[in-house]
Amino acid sequence: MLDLSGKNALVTGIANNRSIAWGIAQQLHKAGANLGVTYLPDERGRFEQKVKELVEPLAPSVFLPCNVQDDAQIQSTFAEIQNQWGKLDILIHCLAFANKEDLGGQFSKVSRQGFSLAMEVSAYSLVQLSAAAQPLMTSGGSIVTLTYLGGIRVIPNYNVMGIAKAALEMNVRYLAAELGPQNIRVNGISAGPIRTLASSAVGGILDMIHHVEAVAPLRRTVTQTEVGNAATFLCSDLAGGITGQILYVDSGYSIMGM
Ligand code: 0WE
Repeated sequence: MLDLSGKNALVTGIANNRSIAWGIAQQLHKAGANLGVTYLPDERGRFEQKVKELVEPLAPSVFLPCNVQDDAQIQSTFAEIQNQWGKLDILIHCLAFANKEDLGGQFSKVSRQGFSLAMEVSAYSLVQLSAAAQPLMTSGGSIVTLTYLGGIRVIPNYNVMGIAKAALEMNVRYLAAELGPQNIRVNGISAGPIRTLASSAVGGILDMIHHVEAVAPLRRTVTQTEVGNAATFLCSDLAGGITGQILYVDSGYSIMGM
């Protein structure tokens, strides 16, 4: 049966109660995993306070700042995991960022900096975190990241994020090939559009959601809980033979041609 008791899981990317990472953390906790949570630190401690209160019911044994643009924070995050837990079994990567001005307008006009930023935070960060996690995954492990259809098809305004997600999905495959011999599995979940802090900051997300509700086979959007359940499955022994894959949790939307 699906049971994650005795497993240590580090979850990145929780910003608030709408975060997909929050849905994943809740389901991992329900399956019995021991949780660690990272948050994006900032001067005003905005996320720290919010996320700390939010995750309290899940009793995370580790709660750490981790900005992936800072190598030192990644090193200290995993040093702390090593100290507290000794080994890591599960890594959840739910991080992405592009400048707002790059999520719309002409893709061809994206700046060098905007392109690099999106790639660094949304794609390279999976490589960084996987490299740091690898020595701690001494009895195998499962790494799960979040991607989106805009990484394989053109979605209006997704623009530079689409390129970053394409890179992220190839990261999944190269990492899966490299880490497989250590029984570390690496997979992605391609979630349909959900109202979150990130997506709500984007104009037109409600129209996209209504489109999914009209067209997707299930005639509705997916929930954070459903994405969390898929992630929990991928992290469990039930998915022991699955690596390098992108699992679509999108109400079937991606199969439709019209
Ligand atoms: O990957 C995403 C969101 C990524 C994202 C969102 C923001 C908004 C605020 C990355 N960076 C930022 N930066 C900000 O300043 N999604 C899959 C959600 C999403 O974002 C879109 C979408 C969908 C769906 C952007 C344009 C079009 C569709």
